[in-house]
Amino acid sequence: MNHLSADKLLFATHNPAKVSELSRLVSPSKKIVSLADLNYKDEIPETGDTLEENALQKAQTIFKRFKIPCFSDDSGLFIEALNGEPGVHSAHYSGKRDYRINNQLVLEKLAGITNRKAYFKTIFCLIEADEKTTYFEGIVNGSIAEESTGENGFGYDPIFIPEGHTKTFGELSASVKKALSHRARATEKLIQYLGAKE
Ligand code: ITT
Repeated sequence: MNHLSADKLLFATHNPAKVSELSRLVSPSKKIVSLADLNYKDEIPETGDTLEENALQKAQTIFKRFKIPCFSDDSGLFIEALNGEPGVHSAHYSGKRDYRINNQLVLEKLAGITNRKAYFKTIFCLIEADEKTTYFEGIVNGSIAEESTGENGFGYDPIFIPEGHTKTFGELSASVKKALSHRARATEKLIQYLGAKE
């Protein structure tokens, strides 16, 4: 079994925005090692019907390849009036992996609908050296804006207004997202779990 030093975590994602959010979330106690750091560019299959299945698939792919404990993140935006869509299909809701087009599609589907309730959910899947597999969940409730605003964050951030705020994650600062996002909440649980083992 290869291993990283205890202060390093291998993150099984190809999404650079997730890597930078995680790096800020775990700093200064831990450092994130990304697949880019390992020069790993192969596509990782995500063929599951749930966030858990996809997170497991991603973590297993990377664990098998590097034989290093690692964790993955599968996330999605769940909109009440759209029966939970885009959900597990968030990354390519329109058929394309294009944030602007996917945001536009959501806004079109919600045109004239007053129920804008939605939540983001993240599932982390951690695989440890003994192959013990553990999941960590984070959710942030909120609503879908009438239009896309702001350049911060990534994905659906410009159309998502977190509960307790009047602006989208696209407009709010990175420090607000860091304090209350779905990913921040899952990270808190992951760090607590790892801390209890040290
Ligand atoms: P990896 O699988 O390589 O980790 P990905 O972008 O494909 O990267 P997901 O499969 O988890 O990640 O796709 C989730 C999609 O949901 C993502 O592409 C974004 O469109 C959206 N999303 C996830 N987290 C988000 C966040 O914090 N803010 C806005 N949109 C987010």
